Amino acid sequence: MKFFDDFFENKSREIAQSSSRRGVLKKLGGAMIGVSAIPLLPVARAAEPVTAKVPQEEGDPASCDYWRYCAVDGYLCECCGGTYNTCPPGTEMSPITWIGTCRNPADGRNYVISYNDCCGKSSCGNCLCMRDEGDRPLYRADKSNDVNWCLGTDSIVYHCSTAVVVGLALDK
Ligand code: ABN
Repeated sequence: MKFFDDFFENKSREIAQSSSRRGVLKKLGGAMIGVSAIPLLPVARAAEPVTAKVPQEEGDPASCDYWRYCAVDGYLCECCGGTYNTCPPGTEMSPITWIGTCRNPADGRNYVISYNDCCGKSSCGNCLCMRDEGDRPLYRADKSNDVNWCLGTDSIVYHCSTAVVVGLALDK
């Protein structure tokens, strides 16, 4: 034990003699700023960027069976003058959406799909599609897709729904 006491005492004295209090504080401050910056560094939020992995296509986007519609609830924009991922002219895409995870039969992989509503014209009325995978009753508001997502848009009038691929879903 005496050996350890002497060893640490000598080391402490050496460090104390060779460094100033200001120098130690400077190094400590630098380290703290460095560590606090780590959470701000960019992180990969999707498994792969969508541009790097455009899913192969299979099926008819005007049919409710189309793979991207697994959790949709609404009129398909593909039948309303838009496409499966663009709004018809004269409507605006909602920035707030319902999210689902659908399996693409062409490559067997799961993709995160955002069901953005198109807003600003009265209900389209064509191709009503309610596959509703993962949907829960309205009293679970955070888990229900039976919602008009025309919020944060100029108009709250719902027209139709799109199905935009956000990225590859991470495997469990
Ligand atoms: N998200 C489609 C929708 C719009 C209005 C009401 C229910 C569902």
